[in-house]
Amino acid sequence: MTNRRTFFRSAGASLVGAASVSRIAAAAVPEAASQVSAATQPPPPPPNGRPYNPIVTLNGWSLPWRMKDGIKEFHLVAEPVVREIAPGMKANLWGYNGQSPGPTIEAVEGDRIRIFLTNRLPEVTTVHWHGLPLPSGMDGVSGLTQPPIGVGKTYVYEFVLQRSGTFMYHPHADEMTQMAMGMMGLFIVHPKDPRQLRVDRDFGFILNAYDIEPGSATPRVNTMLDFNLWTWNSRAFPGIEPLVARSGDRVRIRVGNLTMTNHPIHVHGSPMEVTGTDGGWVPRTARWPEVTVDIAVGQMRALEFDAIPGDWAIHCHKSHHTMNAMGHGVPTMIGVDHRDLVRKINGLIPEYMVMGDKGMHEMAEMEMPLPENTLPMMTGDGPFGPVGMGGMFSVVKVRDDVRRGDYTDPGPYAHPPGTRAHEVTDDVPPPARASAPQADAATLQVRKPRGHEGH
Ligand SMILES: [Cu+2]
Repeated sequence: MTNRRTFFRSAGASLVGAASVSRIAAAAVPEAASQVSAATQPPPPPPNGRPYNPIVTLNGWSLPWRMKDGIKEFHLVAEPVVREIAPGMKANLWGYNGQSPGPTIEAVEGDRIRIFLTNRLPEVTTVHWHGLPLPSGMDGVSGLTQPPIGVGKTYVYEFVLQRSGTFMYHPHADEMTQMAMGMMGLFIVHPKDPRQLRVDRDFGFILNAYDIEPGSATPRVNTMLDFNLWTWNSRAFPGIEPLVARSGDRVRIRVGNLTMTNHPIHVHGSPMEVTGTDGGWVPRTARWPEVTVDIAVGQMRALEFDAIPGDWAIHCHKSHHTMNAMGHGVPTMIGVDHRDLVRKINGLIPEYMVMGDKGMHEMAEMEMPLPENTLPMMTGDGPFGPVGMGGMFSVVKVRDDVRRGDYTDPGPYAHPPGTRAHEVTDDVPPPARASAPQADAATLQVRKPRGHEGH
């Protein structure tokens, strides 16, 4: 096999005879770690190689490596996985090493890395290293730079990481299917000097989307735009964990978009700066302030802000992207008086009720029976009632007493006295409307043109 021969040559190993090759080859490929949990795995410090400050993959984990002759060896396994999208719903996806998205690959600028990809999917695949400068033959485009990786086969990619930044990996073979099934992961290249671009908390996630019919578990892979589950790292709120930080921490959030539409990501509380794109780091003098950063298809953005105490929403600003699957087909009933109709129907079906005539908030308060394996459109509880959110929504939780390296949910924020909106119970005077002089239609017709002539 070509790839095995290439591997031995580059590893500097000598071929000692055909009989022993398969035995050595079995050990030559590092063990593939696998993850069953969808919970955020706090990042371990790098066990060897150059030091770096690891990132926290939201509802994800980082792939361990084996150091061999100064080369970092990773092993990805492309395979069908079951991913919990949020409590109450599991999806049959394709991913890597037990989860979708796959594990985050972290390494350091200047590292030589070798990544094995074993294909346990029912069809061919490849893996493309999105944004990374590398030899053309390592770019992973099926048919163009390499043959497709057959079912059951293992390929090896090897290159040197030339610059630090935020990147992704995903297949470049049948990608409409394979990305609609959840095949993607983050690839973080840390700067050579860990003091450079240092932040206190470094989070990362990929924007992805699925079209899964309520009651089923497998995405429809031919959907082009009309997805019904908008997710971060294949999780929908309230399944997305909070981003926990300590007051005053410099926080970085790296977001990549592998959906089929753009997502304006809005962070409450702290104005932020765009400090990086998939093209590289933005020079300090060229960074621009934002509160909403639009992330186009195939783009990555690194955002940074100084954490201010509180519970701050972070979400996509397309409001239908903070909704889950159930209830998208509900007609608009606002302003429709159907009390009479309901009374008549109740004569036949006592439990019948109509919702939505005063808006949709009651949808969030209701615990309606749902089909098996789906998520209500609006859900999630906060300390003051239903949050009424799903999809691409989470909370930046900033507290004074969070220990360095601790990412556990601190619970709801205790607002200092006098700093929370509250009900006014005094008599509320009627609104004073401005009384403008009434002009009749004839005056307007005469005066309008003359007014313009005067200028
Ligand atoms: Cu969005």
